[in-house]
Amino acid sequence: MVARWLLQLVLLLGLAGVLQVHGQVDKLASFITIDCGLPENSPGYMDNVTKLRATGDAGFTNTGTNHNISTEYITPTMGWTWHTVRSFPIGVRNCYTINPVGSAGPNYLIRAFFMYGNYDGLDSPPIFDIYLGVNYWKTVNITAADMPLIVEVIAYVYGGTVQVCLVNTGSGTPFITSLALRPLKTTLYPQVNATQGLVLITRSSFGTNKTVRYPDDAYDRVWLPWTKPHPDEWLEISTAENVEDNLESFEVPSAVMRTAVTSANASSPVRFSWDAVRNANYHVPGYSWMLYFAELQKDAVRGFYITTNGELSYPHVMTPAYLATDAVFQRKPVHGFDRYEISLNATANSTLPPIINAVEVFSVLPTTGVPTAAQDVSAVTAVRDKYRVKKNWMGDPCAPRKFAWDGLSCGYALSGPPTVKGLNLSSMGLSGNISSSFGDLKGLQYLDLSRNNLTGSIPDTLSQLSSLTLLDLTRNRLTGEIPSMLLKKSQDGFLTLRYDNNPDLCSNGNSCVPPKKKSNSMVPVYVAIPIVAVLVIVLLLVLLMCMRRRRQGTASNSIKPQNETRFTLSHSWNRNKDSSLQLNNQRFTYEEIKVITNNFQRVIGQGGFGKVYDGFLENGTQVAVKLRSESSAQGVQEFLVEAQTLAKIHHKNLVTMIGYCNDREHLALVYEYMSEGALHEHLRGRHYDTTLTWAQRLRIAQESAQGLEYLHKGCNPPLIHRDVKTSNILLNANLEAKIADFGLLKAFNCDDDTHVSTARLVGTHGYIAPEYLTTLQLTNKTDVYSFGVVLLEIVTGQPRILNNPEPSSITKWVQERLSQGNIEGVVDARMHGEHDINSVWKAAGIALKCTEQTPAQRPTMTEVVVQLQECLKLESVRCKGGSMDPEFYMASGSDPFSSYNRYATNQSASTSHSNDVFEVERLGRVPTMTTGPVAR
Ligand SMILES: *[C@@H]1O[C@H](CO)[C@@H](O)[C@H](O)[C@H]1NC(C)=O
Ligand SMILES: *[C@@H]1O[C@H](CO)[C@@H](O)[C@H](O)[C@H]1NC(C)=O
Ligand SMILES: *[C@@H]1O[C@H](CO)[C@@H](O)[C@H](O)[C@H]1NC(C)=O
Ligand SMILES: *[C@@H]1O[C@H](CO)[C@@H](O)[C@H](O)[C@H]1NC(C)=O
Ligand SMILES: *[C@@H]1O[C@H](CO)[C@@H](O)[C@H](O)[C@H]1NC(C)=O
Ligand SMILES: CC(=O)N[C@H]1CO[C@H](CO)[C@@H](O)[C@@H]1O
Repeated sequence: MVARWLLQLVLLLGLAGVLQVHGQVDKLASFITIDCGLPENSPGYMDNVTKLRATGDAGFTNTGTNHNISTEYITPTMGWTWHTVRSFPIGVRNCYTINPVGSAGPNYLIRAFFMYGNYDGLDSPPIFDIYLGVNYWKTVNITAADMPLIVEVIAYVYGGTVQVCLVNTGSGTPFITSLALRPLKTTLYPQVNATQGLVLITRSSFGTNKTVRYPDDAYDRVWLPWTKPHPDEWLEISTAENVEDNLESFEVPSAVMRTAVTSANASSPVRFSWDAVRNANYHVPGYSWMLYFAELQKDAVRGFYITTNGELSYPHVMTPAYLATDAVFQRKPVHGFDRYEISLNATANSTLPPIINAVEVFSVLPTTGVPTAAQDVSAVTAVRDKYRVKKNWMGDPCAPRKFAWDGLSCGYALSGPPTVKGLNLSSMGLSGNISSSFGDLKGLQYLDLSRNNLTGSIPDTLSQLSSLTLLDLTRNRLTGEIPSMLLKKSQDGFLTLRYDNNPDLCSNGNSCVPPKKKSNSMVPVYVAIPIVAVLVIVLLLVLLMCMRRRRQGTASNSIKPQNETRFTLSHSWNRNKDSSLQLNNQRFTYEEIKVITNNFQRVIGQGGFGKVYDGFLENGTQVAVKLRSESSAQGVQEFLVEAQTLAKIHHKNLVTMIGYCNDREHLALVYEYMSEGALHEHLRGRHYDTTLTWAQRLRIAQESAQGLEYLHKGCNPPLIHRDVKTSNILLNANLEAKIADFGLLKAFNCDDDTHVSTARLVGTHGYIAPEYLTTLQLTNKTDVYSFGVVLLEIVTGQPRILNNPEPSSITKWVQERLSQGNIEGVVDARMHGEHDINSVWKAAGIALKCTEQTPAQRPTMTEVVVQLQECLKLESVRCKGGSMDPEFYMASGSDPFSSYNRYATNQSASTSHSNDVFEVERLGRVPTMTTGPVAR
C-alpha cells in the first residue's frame, strides 16, 4: 500500500495541472524547499504544481557531491526535484543546516525525499539512517532504484536551527533528493512538544482519487487518496459545499473533508488498518492517530461506535456535525501492537452507515536528545570556520555521543546540555592567530594546539577559562609574552602550560644540543630531542667516564654522589615545584654497588633482567639496586635504554634513577626506594590484607596515568612504555605511584609518525593491545590499552585473566556485568561498598574505553588523567559527606567515556491492553457530548 501511495506522489509532483493552481504564489515566504544536488550556481526554479520555489542546496551543506539519476529512471512526467541527488561518500555523519527565516516555529513539518535512480551506476540502493538534529529519526531503506521514499516528521525545533543529518551505517552511501521545511502554527498537533515528535506513517483523504496539498493545505501537508480495499466495500460520497474547520489543532483543508466514504450497507462497518513498523533503534514505536469526520448529508441520522483492535476507543456514539470537522485523536501514544485496525460500527438506531473523511497516522518519535550548549556550539563552530578544520565537524558537536566531533571531549550531564571539556587540535595544520573563540568555551579543561603553524601572541581570553588545567601550545610560531594571568595560574599550579617558541628543534638537526638556559625560565619548557642522538651521546659519555675511572682506579671507597654528568636535556613540566629541573646522575663503580647493597644481601625483587636489592647510600638514603645478571634475558640494550631514558626524563610519577654502574662485566641501576612495593602486591600479592581504599586506588590510577601521559606528551619524541602492568607500578611510603621498568621503552620518530613498527612483540600477556599483537604496530594507544587493563584490576581486584571456569579476559568479565547494570558485581568486594557509586561507574567506563578494540576509540592519556581527576573529586565529596559544586556534578554525573548508561530507562513497550490504551479525545462541534474528555 505504501509503495503505491508513494508512486502516486511522484505523479503528483510531476504532473502540472493535476491540481487547480491558485493565484497566490509563495504565500508563505517561510517555506523552504531544497532540491538537493542542483548545480551550485543554479538559480532554482518554481514548482509547476505548487508554485513554490525550490532552491539548490549549496548554502545548506558543504560536503557531498552532486549527481544526476540515471536517465532510464527519468519519466516525462517526473518533477525536476527527482532528477538530481547529493550523495555523501565521505564521513559517517553529514548534515544540512537550515536556519529558517522569520520568527516561525518552534514546530515544523520537515520532509525529505529519496529516490536512488541508480545515480552512482552501482545498481545497489543503500540503507542508512536519518537524524533530526541529535535525534534518530528513521532508517531510510531504499528497496528499489525507482522507489521514491518520503520521510516526514512534525517536530519541535530547538534554537531556530533545523539540522537534518544522514548517517552511514555501513550499508551504502547516503544520499538525498530533496528537503522541505514548513513552519506550523503552534496550536497545531498538540501531541508535539519538545520531547516528542510525530513521524508520518500515512495522511489520507477518503472518497477521492485526488491528492491535496499546497495551496489547498496552507501548511503544504500532502493528503493522498486512501486506496480502497475492494471496489464495492465502500461508497464514496462528496459535497460541493465548504466544510468548516473550527479546530485550532488540525486545520484539515475543506478540500480533504469534502469527500468521504461510508460502508455500502448500514449494517457492515467501515474498517481500515495499518501495520506497526518495527524500528532498528527503538523496538516498538508508539502510535498516534487522528480520525476526521464531517457529515456531508443534510438531516442525516447517523451514529456509530469507534473501535480499535476490537476495543471501544471512544466511549460515546459518534454523530458527526453537518459540514464541520470533528476530530478524534490519541493524545498519549499507543504501544504494543503489531497491527492497528479501526472499525466504525453503526448503532442500531442509525439509518445511515458509518462515515469517515480523512485520517492521519504517526509513529511517535522521542526527541529527548539534548544538543550541546548553545554557547559551546557557536564557539567551536567559529573555531571550525576560522581554521577550516577538516574533520567530521558537522552536526551537533557532542550529541549523540557516538557522533561527537573528533578531537572534542564532551561532558554529559545528568540534566542540561553536553558541554565541551577538551579540545585536541594538535597537528591539524592550523594557521593564523589563536582564535578568541576558545575563550568562549567556559567549561574547557584542556586545550591542545601543539604542532600547528599558529602565529601571533597568546590571547588574554585564555586566562579567563577557569577550568583550564592543561594548555599545550608547543611547536607553533607564536611570539610575544605569555599573558600574566596565565603565567600566574601556571606558577600557582592550577595550569599545566606547555609553551616553546622554538618550533624547529625537531627538524633542523641541531636538536641534540641541550637548550640554552632561557632568561625567562619561569615557564616550564620541554625540548625536542631525538632519542637516537641522545643515546649516542650518553653512550659516549659513559664510555669516556668508564675509561677515565678505570685509569683512576677505585681510589675512593666512599660512595659520595659524583655529579659527573649533568643531563639537562629535558625539563619536567609537572606541577611539582620541588622536582628539580636538572637531573644529576651519579655513576657508581661495581665496588660501590657492593657496599651500597651490603654485598647483595637482601633481595627485594626479581625480574627477567636479574635481581633487585635493597641498599643504602652513604648519606643513609634507602635505594633499590637492579643488577643485570649474566644469564639475563634482558639484554644490555634494554638495560641501557632504561638508563638513558631515566637519565633524561624526570617526572614525579616515574621512578627516579639515582645512579648507575656500567663497567665491563656489570650493569646496575640505582633507584629511589619504593617501600610499598608494586601495585600488584596490594591487589593480589603480599600486601593483600591491607586493602587499598577507593580513594587510594583512584589516586594511584591517576598518578600512574600522569606518568604515562608525560611519556606520551611531555617527552619529545614521544615515548611508549610497552610494558604497563600492575607489577610495574611502584608505590612509595606515601602510596604515591610511580611507573617503573623502562627497558622496553620505544620512541616515536620526530616526523609526526602515527605509529612505529617493531620487529618483535614485547609486553606481557593480557596487557597487550589487540592491534599490536596482530600488526606489531605501536602507537601510544598501545599503552592506553594496557593502562585500561590496569585500571580494571584496580576497580575489581581481579586478575587480568580470570578462570571461571573458562579463561576469560577481565575486560570481557567487566563488560558482561556492566551491560546488565551490575556495578556491584564488578567492584572489589574488599572495599565493602565504601565508595561513591558514580565514581566507580565512571572509572570502570574509562577503563573500558581504554580497552576498546580500535585504537582510535581509546582516549589519550591526557583525557584519562582529566577523567580520573573527576572520579577522585566525586569520591572526595562522598568522603567529606558534603555536597558537590553543582557545575562539577553536571560535568561528571554521566561519563563521557562510558558506553554504559546506568540511567537508561527500560524502554520496553507497555503490553497491557487495558481499556484506556486507546483513550482518545474528540474535537469538534459536538452538541450531543455531555461527558468525556473534550479538549479546550
Ligand atoms: C513546468 O512547465 C513548463 C511548461 O510546461 C515546463 O517547461 C517545465 O519543465 C515545467 N517545470 C517543472 C519543474 O516541471
Ligand atoms: C529493508 O527492506 C527490506 C525489504 O522490505 C527488508 O527485507 C530489510 O530487512 C530492510 N532492512 C532494514 C535494515 O530495515
Ligand atoms: C510531551 O508529551 C508527552 C506525551 O504526552 C509527555 O510524556 C512529555 O512529558 C511531554 N514533554 C514535554 C516537554 O512537555
Ligand atoms: C477517479 O479516477 C477514475 C479513473 O481512474 C475516474 O474515472 C474518476 O472520475 C475519478 N474520480 C474522481 C472523483 O476524480
Ligand atoms: C464492530 O464490528 C466488528 C465487526 O463486525 C465486531 O467484531 C465488533 O465487535 C463491533 N464492535 C462493536 C463495539 O459493536
Ligand atoms: C443516531 C443515533 O445513533 N442516535 C442514538 C441511538 O441510540 C444511542 C443509544 O442507544 C444514542 O446515544 C444515540 O444518540
